[in-house]
Amino acid sequence: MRKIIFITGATSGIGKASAHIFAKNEYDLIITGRRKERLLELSEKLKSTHKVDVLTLCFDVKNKEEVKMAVASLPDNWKKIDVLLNNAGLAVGFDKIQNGKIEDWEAMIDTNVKGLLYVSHEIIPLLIKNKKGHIINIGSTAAKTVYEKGNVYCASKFAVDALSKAMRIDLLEHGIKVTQVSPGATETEFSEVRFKGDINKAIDAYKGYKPLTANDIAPSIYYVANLPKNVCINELEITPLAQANSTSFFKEI
Ligand code: NDP
Ligand code: 8X3
Repeated sequence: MRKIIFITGATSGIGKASAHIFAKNEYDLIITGRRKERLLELSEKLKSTHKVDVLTLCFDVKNKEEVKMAVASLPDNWKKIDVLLNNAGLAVGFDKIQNGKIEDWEAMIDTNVKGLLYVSHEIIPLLIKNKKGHIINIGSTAAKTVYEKGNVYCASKFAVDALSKAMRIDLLEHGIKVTQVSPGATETEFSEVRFKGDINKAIDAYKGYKPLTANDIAPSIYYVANLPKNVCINELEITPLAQANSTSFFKEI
């Protein structure tokens, strides 16, 4: 029987690259995000390239009613989810705490922390019912070392780190694996979102070194999801060669 992965934030970056690699390896996919056109386009691409089944769910992880309705709408044969990839997330703004905007803080906490919880709240009962499953949360190097102007984004990822550890403990009795994959600098739409569409600032974030791409991260996500039943990788931290942690880079500029 084919396996099913449920991916949040599949319209771009790490989520989209993960959709491709799981589809290539014959997983059926539930791909989600707010941008419907992109979901439909990706769905067509995956179906035609890999001959897999794809279901699209368009919702905002910040909205708990939307999340609840989306998961409730799944036909029974799509409820046997093997892997939940909690990937949807963002940084908004890059300011010192004293200059921070409350709406930016709320967007990050509501998406990265509360959104991940809303989705998990709806999917975990399905995994428990199926007596198996794997939750993969996308953390960050920002959850290990706080950096200047990272304040609330770092705090949101520290929360994800705590939740990954807590989920692993609480779900032990159900045989559900929990893995956190924590990337460093990865060139996706992340910086464009963080700098609110300022492309020059987004490009600057990757100046002087070779960042990761989403395609560098996705194979590791696939790898941790496909180990023998008795093996769980709890955490994987992945950085570009030129990055040791959130604050230590070797830049050739
Ligand atoms: P992208 O901006 O390329 O992708 C983010 C994805 O999240 C999009 O598909 C977006 O979809 C989705 N998303 C954002 N907000 C919401 C929302 N409210 N509801 C539903 N979906 C949402 O960035 P990345 O691929 O880089 O980011 C993926 C994850 O990786 C995030 O959790 C990020 O924090 C983390 N990360 C990124 C790093 C990097 O350097 N890029 C490093 C470490 C971690 P849509 O807009 O269609 O809703
Ligand atoms: C994203 C990586 O370094 O911009 O989580 O925080 S960083």
